[in-house]
Amino acid sequence: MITLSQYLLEYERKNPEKAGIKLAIEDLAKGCIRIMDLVGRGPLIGIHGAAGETNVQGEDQQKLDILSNQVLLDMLAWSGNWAGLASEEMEHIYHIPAHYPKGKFLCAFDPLDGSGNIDLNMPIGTIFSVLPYEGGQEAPHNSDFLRPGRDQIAAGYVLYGSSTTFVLTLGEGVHSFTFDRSIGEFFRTEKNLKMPDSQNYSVNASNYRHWKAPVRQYVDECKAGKDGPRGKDYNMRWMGCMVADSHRVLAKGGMFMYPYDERNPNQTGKLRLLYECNPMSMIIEQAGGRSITDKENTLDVQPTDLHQRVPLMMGSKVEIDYLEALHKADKKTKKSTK
Ligand code: AFP
Repeated sequence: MITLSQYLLEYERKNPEKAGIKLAIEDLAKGCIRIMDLVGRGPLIGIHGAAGETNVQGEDQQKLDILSNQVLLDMLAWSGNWAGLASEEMEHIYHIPAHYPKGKFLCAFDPLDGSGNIDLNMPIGTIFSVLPYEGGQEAPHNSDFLRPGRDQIAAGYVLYGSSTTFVLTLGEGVHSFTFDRSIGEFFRTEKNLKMPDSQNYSVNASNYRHWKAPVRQYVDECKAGKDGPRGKDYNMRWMGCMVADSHRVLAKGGMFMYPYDERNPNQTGKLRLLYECNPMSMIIEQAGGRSITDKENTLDVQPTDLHQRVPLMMGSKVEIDYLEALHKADKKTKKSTK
């Protein structure tokens, strides 16, 4: 079994043009080990509960949201591997302090996804997206982060569950590493993960009445199981943490979605494009799956805002192809009835 560092070293030897990525990913891994430690201590050190503040998206912040954000900022700022950082918890990008050198990468992250699960001892995670930066020692702007997900050179997440799992893609497959607490290192426990096709779906079904017709039809057909047009029984799970729900879909196959919701017509979706949808979509595509919004492949969306939200449907190819076909058919019907 090789360690995360050995894997990264081998990758850099094969891809000399990507030099520097090893140290950059190791920064993220070290930051996540610290977050894992805080998550594990939780109420013992008084860090459960609300912080009494809201983030830029108007969401209540938990104490651990703020702490995890600070851990990643501290870990990534000093190393000289990063040119700029963006986080779910900060309205604007974070500039690397002038007394530290700047590196070749930008990182957008959600430091603690699923924070509603923190106090319940349920799964939570960290998600990150790595983009190249060509501006040298010039400070980056918000616009440097507004690149389609296809431009990502690395993406990953860490799931703080019954064990701590680091899932990573550098664009050459998806690899999964498990943290060995007795040794203090991540070891690769799965290589070149490929998603199977399966009948799992993951969605917050309480929003059913607010969805568009094709999404409602898809879920109706899943619920109809063997007796419906899909001719097979489906199973459903929802943990309320994108990292955990997507991890299940990655491992077992099926489909995860957070679709457009008509309650809030000005908000195109719930999940954030740059640090939630793009990294997860790169992982899902690298594992043989697909990811779409209700209009295009998620990784092709041209971002317009750091905290932009999009509807997201991702998972096994067969399920996403079907959902896409339902959306196309709906569009056609609407056009012909105009
Ligand atoms: P929090 O980090 O604020 O708990 O949000 C988690 C999340 O963005 C994503 O991880 C989940 O898939 C989704 O929200 C859960 O949303 P519901 O509240 O609709 O279950």
